[in-house]
Amino acid sequence: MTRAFTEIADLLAQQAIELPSWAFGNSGTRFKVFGQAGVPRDPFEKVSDAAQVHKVTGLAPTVALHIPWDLVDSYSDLAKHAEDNGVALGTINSNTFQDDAYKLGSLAHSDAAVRQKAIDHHFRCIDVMNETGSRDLKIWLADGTNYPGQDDLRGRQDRLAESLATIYERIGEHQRLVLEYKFFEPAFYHTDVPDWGTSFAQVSALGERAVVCLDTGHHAPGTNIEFIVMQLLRLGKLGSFDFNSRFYADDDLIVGAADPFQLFRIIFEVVRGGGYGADSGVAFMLDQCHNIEKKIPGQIRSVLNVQEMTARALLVDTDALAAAQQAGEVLGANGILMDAFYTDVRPALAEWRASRGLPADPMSAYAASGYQEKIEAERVGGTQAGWGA
Ligand code: LRH
Ligand code: MN
Ligand code: MN
Repeated sequence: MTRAFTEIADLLAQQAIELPSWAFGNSGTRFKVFGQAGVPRDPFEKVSDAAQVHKVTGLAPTVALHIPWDLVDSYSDLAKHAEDNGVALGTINSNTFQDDAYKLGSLAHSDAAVRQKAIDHHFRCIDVMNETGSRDLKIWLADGTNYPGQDDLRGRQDRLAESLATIYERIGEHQRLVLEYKFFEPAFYHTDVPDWGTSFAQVSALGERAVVCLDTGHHAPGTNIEFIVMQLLRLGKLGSFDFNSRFYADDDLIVGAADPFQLFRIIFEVVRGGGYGADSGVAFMLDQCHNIEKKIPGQIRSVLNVQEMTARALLVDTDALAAAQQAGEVLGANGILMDAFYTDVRPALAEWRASRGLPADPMSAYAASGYQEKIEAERVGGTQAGWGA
C-alpha cells in the first residue's frame, strides 16, 4: 500500500532542480572531448539552453554558473537574459583547479601567496553573487597530495580552515558558503576535503551560513549515501546536492541512470528529514556532463528522473511504515518502502503535467520544438564545458 497520488500532487509542485551551465558545453574525459553541433558559444547561450529544460518540465527554474568558465562582462546582463528566458541564475561555483599556480593546492597551499590568490578568486565570486542575487557560493577544492609524505596533512587542514574563515567573513547575511567533498581525484593519495565529516567539521567551525554539499558521485563504491543525508539533515548542515550517477568513480552520468533505487532512498531520507521543499534550505542541483548524448535532452531526462523518484518517495505510507518499524515488523516495514519504490508513477506524472499546462511528455515536446535543429544550424564553434578546455 502507498499513499494516493492526489495526496502528493501539491508537494510535487514545490520541486526545483538547478541546472549546471557546464552540462550544455562540450565535454568528455581525459581521453577525448567530443564536439557536438549546436553547443553554446557563450554563457548567454548556455542559459538559453537551460531555459528549454524548464520550459518543457517546469522543474528547473535556475542555472548554476562556474567561474571563470562562465566569464561575462556584465552579470546583471546575464541575469536579465535569464529572466527574459523564464529562469534565474543560481549557485556560483568557484574554480581553483585549472590554474598552474594551484598545482600543489589552493586554499590549503603552503605558500601564503597562492592561498591569497585563491581567496581573492572567491572574493570575485562573491562580487558576482552580489550582481546576480545568488544565495550560494559553492566551493569544491582539488586540493590534496599524490604521495605519502608530500605535505603535512594537519598543516593543510589548518590552512584550509583559515582560508575558509576569511572567505566566510565576506559573504552576505543572506548568502551561504557551501563546501563540497570528494574522496579522490584529481589528488590520488589524500584529498583535503574527502568526506562529509571533514566538510562538516570545516563548515561547523565557520558558522550558521556554512553548509555541506553532497555530490552523489563523490563516494567510495558501496557507501550508504542516504545515511549521510540523514545525518547531515539531523545536524542541520545539508545545504545542497550535486546529483549525478556513477558506475565506477566520478562518472557524472545522468542522475538515476545507474541506480534509481539509490536515488529513491536518498530522496526518501530528504523528505523524512525535512529537506524537501522551497523553504527547507536544501538545494537540489545537477552536476553532470553529457559526453556522448545530446545535452538538452540529457538534462530533461535527468530532471524527470529526479521527479519520478521524488514522487515515489513521497508515496511512501509513512504512518504504516512507522507502525511497522515500531512493531519490529522487519519484512513488513521493508515491504512498505518497496511498494512505493515499485510504483510506476510515469502515467500519473504525465497527467499531472498536462493539468498544469506542461507537456505530458517533455522529451518529445522538446524534440518537436525545433530548438535542437535551430541551434545546430545557427551555432558554429561551441565551447567546451571547462575541463579539457
Ligand atoms: C568536482 C565537481 C565539482 C565541480 C564540478 C565541475 O568533481 O563535482 O562540483 O565544481 O565537478
Ligand atoms: Mn560536484
Ligand atoms: Mn564531481
